[in-house]
Amino acid sequence: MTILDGKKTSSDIKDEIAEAVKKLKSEGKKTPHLAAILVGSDGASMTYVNAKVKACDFVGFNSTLIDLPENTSEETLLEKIQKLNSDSDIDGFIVQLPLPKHIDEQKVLMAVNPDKDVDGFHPINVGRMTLDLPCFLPATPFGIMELLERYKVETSGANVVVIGRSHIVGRPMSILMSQKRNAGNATVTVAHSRTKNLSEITQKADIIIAALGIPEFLTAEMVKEGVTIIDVGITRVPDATKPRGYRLAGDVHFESVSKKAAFITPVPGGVGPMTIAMLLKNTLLACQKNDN
Ligand code: BQF
Repeated sequence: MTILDGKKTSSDIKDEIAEAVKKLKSEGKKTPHLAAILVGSDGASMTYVNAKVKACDFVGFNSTLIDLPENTSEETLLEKIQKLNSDSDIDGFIVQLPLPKHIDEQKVLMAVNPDKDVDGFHPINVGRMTLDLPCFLPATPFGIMELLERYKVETSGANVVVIGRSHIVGRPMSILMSQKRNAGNATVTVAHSRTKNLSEITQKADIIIAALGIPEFLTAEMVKEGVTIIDVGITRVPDATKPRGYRLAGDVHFESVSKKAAFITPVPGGVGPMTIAMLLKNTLLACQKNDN
């Protein structure tokens, strides 16, 4: 069994990005600049945004964090987005999800200039992705593709089962892995909450992407010997023995499934750190496209 080490791989990628930034700076070019908008003070969201800012510092990017109160109106948020769209120093920006319930997420994502949409959530980028055109790939799927590629997991002709159909992970993963590309050319099945006989389907899978958000859902009896497991889940589960009062649980019962797996991502330290690294990668690409 080989651990797909997202912490190590993301660290390698951040080193590569830091090198590229050094080169840009030495050539007198612009320093990449990422902005993030956070609405409200959800604990997990604050952790994620802070991790993104810290990663920017590490690779030598400039970063701007726009912190808005929970009761921010949709109109005010859209104004902030317009400001970032027209600020030529900002190469890319993200709106941290989830947003408060009174704000229309789709409307907000559609307000982001697609050329600065380093999360790849704008319908233009989603459309470009499905048509195999150049685009910003959403960071989590991008990170998973990168992990599969760097560890040389064979995907061509493989039976891949994606569990979950979210716009952020499941849907784009199913599209990317069926495409003619690196870590692609797979035969993809999308399973979800209405799927019947899930176990029968997962038992035939060469690769399983678990992205349904139920802690330790996938167990050993659901998988075959030699399977590759990508665990996208990160749920905070109450745990009184931990200093913060919770532990992070994936969608996979790691202890049992890892005994049958050829490759498996841990939680934490698997897909999560890759998400951050690929957001930086997208920002670097956005900056290089501006080429100034
Ligand atoms: C790790 C996210 C659900 C909803 C909104 C490292 C992250 C997580 C885990 C991280 C995530 C999840 C992010 C680890 C960003 C991934 O060591 O295992 C990093 O920061 N993530 C997000 O921005 O929004 C989310 C999950």
